[in-house]
Amino acid sequence: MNRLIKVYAAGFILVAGLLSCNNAGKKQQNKDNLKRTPETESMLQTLKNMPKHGIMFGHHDDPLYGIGWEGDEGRSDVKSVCGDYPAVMSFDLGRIELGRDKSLDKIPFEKIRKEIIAQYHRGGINTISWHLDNPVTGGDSWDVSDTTVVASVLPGGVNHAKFLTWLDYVADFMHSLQTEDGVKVPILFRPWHEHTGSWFWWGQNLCSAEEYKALWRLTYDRLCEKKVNNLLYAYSPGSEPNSPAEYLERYPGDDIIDLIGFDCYQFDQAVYLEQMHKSLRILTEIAQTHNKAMAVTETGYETIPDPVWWTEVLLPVLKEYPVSYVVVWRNARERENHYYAPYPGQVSAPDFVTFYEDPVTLFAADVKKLKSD
Ligand code: BMA
Repeated sequence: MNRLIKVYAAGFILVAGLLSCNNAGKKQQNKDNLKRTPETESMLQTLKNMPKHGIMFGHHDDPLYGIGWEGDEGRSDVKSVCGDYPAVMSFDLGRIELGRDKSLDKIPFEKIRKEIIAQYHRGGINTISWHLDNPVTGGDSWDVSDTTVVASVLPGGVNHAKFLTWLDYVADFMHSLQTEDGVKVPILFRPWHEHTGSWFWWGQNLCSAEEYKALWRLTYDRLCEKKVNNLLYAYSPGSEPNSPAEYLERYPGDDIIDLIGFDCYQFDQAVYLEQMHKSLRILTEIAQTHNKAMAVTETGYETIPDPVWWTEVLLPVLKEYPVSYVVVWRNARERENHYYAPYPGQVSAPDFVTFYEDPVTLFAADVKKLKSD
């Protein structure tokens, strides 16, 4: 009996070993077959070297809409306040997975494509998040009513085939980001964000660490299979980590991730500063040991009621760490009091100009200049 168990166990170990070899082989194959475009490699170098020059400022959906406007050609609340566009533009692909024309925030994907290309021509950087729907319930990203969603999209799961078609919509969009000369625009892709909270269906209490990592691996492998070679990948947990080990608990691997970051918002100033310092200290350590770029992938103080928030709260903390960029969230035109960048007349606008003028902060023209130097 004992021997039989041993034989079974040996057989199991052998099969598991073969399977993992297979996976490793596949991983290797993706890496080998898929060479990133020179522009994508160059964007990675830009991100890694940026802390030597300064910190890029970014804003989500910046050129799409702002306070009191939508779709005006060339307009940006940030530019209206300080005279230049953000160095980093952030966009979201939520609902692309359904083959829709408009995102979850009701922006035509065609328009997002156009703005991504415009930002590339400006010399700036584009990053994309993905608030995709819940493939089990048909609800949105925030539908956490079912804890089997991640498992269901993994190989062998009931929604696996459907989920591959979702990833293929993303692949098609990434491929479509080309200049008139056929240069593919490099993108820092930031899916599966804020997973250390439990407000998205891929969050902490909704799947195991292994399932979460498998979700990343599946995403990466499928996009590689589809020959998407203009992407870098960002890992972006939510709540602040207490240690490097905690930060890395669900980390998908150095072979996938190019940039490490975190999302952290101000509600209470003292708590915010403590969270920022703690997270940035941990990230600085990991960025060095894993040789990754690092950034504050989302932050902000909703409605920015503090007139000196930019220069007295955000900037001093950023200055202490090798941060490539900081992104503040969107200036919603459809939701009252949901904005994170100033607009003309907003109480923190003069301070934002001082923030812009600080040699450490970099906007689109600064980055363009850096590249040409
Ligand atoms: C959230 C809010 C939502 C929005 C989503 C995706 O933080 O701004 O209103 O739909 O991001 O942009």
